Amino acid sequence: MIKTLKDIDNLLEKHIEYRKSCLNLIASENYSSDIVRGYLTSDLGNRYGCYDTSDPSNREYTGNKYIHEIEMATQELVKEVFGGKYVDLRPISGHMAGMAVVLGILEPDDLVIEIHLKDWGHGLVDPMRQISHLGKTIRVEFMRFDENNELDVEYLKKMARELRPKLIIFGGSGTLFPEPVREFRELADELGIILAYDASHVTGLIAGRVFPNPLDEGADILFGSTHKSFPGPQGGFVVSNRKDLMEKIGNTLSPSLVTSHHLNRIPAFAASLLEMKEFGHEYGKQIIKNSKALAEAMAKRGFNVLGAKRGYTETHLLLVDVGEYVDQAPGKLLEKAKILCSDDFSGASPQIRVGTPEVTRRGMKEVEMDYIAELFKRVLIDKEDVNQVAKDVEAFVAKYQDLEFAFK
Ligand code: DSN
Repeated sequence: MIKTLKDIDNLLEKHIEYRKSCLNLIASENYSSDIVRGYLTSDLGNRYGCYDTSDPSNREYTGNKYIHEIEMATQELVKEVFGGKYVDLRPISGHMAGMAVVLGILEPDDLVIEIHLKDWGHGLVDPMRQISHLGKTIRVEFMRFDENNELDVEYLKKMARELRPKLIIFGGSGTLFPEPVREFRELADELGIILAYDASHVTGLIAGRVFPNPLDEGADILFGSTHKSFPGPQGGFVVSNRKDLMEKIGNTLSPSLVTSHHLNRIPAFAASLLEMKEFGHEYGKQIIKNSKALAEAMAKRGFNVLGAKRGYTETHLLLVDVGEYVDQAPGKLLEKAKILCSDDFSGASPQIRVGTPEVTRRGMKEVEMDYIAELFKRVLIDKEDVNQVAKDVEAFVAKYQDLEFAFK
């Protein structure tokens, strides 16, 4: 119960101490630097910055003189880091960025092809269809993946030819390898398909130039969030070289989906863009080294790590089928050992998704990945007492409370 400020402080302090004592391997989270966090408390958090998509200088509210300047300058930084001629920073999340893309571009009865949740898709279009009238107007089909989470490219091409989707959305929340966007450009031109890339998970890798930029590969639109492998504040954005699409997306964002676009995110995002310009490449390289090292260390201990024949992963995450050791999704069990990661049991066998962004920012390298693999083995294979493992996790993470690849 909250009666005084002290009650809030106590709860927050408990949260902070708890998270400090856990090993965070959630691929969709990261730890922003104190500098980036500091900008979130700026005056912009209490202001409105709504604007006219065709003329951002035409702001609905007064008092926006410097807000406009900050937002436009941040757009320029995004163009520098991600490429693309047009940027929209108004989505307050990657999910909302995707909704604006889908709702802005589609006409009733148009078909979208995306990745199903069971294949570690983002669950963008299919869940939108739970709003009953969208269920009647948007059709969705799903790409096909094999047991190694590898996309069936030929099947997708066949689907595109037969079903004539308006939009194909690449990118998911379990991306192990770059998708074949370039291979689809010609077909997309022939069939009039718009290619979008949901980069939510890999924005940090793209910014660090260790993952192909989908816009360079031929995607019409890149959208995503700013807080997963990209260590910024929570939020979303859209980038494209196509003015026509950006106008449709912008006009859907505002006024339909967003009025206040939570402006305090903007200077915080700008600071994290500067941080990534300076440290992003080294950070990205270490993330991938860590993911590969962790995958190998887990495979060596008997785990079925997906993607073995392609070297397990080229991103910030790995996927592990743990069906041989548990008969339910093991996320809650792992949390008892203070190991945080995502799990999924919507397919045939339970899987865990293990992400390396935050541990990389905390300064862990390949040798620490080996220790982490051992922790997973102790819980899932050896079935050791989770309380004992938790004690060891606490002692381990206590040594990694600093932040690397960050402004100090
Ligand atoms: N899609 C969810 C995840 O990857 O964890 C959240 O964005």
